[in-house]
Amino acid sequence: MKTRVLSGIQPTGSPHIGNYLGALKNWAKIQYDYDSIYCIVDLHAITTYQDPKELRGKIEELAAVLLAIGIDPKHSALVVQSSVPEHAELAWMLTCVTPVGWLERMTQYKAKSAAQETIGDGLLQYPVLMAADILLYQAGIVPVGDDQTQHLELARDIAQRFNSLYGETFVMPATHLPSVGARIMGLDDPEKKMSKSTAGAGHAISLLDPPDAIRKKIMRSTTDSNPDVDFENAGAGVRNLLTIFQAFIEWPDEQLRSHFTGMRYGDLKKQVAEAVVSALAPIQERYRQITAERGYVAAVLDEGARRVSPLAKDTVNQVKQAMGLFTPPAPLSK
Ligand code: ATP
Ligand code: LTN
Repeated sequence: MKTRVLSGIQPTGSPHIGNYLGALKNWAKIQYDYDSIYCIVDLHAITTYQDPKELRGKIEELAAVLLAIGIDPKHSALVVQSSVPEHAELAWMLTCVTPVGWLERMTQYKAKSAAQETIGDGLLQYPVLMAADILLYQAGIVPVGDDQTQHLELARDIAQRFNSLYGETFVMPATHLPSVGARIMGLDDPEKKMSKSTAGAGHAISLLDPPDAIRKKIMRSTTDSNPDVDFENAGAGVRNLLTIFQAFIEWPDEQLRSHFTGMRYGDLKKQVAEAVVSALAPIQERYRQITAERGYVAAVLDEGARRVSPLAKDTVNQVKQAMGLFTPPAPLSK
């Protein structure tokens, strides 16, 4: 049996080049070698308030973007998390084996809760639901960006604790990071991770941004007071631009270094902008084709849920049995 891959992305806004370089590019790349399930995690999105009038549309838009970046529904199941109720069901069972102290230590929880007036319990439970997404399908590999490594360690801790309390039930999931681009920083503030839900016109490059918007954002991005590229003394903004270039163009370190050393920042920015514009052009073209075909995205999502549902039911049944919960008797064979 092929190892299973699972990952997720929140429908919280327009997916950006950080999502793409940190995670989505790998999703598309490894789908042919593994049995892959990719989730649009709407139940995670509502851990911070989402406008109900917009959320539905964002889910479909994100699904179309995932198809446009190369997720192939013949090879991968594309699933909306809330359409498979076992995600939430397993999350409850895992909540019961998770010490609160583990959750309070999560850096994402600390950062997101600091920005809220009242902290919803969902924000604390967020990584338990993420562990449920992964363990529900017995995934062995989870391709994500660097910001999710702590959540994945927690998922393994939860799995281990469950296994030792109730017997071997879950596969241990491994974190899969890209070698370049695991953490893309905001263009306006290179000390902060690029994020869908951070406001500011110059912060992120959306995968659907028109070429001129991309050029403008990169030309205005924050650098430092040096005049030109010096790899030893480059500030965070310049390092971020070099990383974006390298992650799209896939040059080895030496080639990057010899090409850019001594280049003035204005020229560096122009070259980075053109690399991004030409890498996104085919994605945007496919997005236009996909969204022009009425009903296609909804059909892909339906099929995804239909494919994974028996796997989810099977794991939840095993977990119920392991915990001694009530499981309906198997139908009598004729
Ligand atoms: P939000 O702002 O709503 O928290 P986000 O932009 O952080 O959203 P997620 O939906 O949480 O994005 O993440 C989807 C995937 O993209 C994850 O695997 C995550 O690690 C990765 N990712 C997110 N931001 C970056 C980034 N700046 N650089 C690299 N990878 C990233
Ligand atoms: N928390 C993740 C999104 C996510 C996820 C998952 C990633 C939800 N469930 C399962 C990998 C596997 C984030 O990127 N913020």
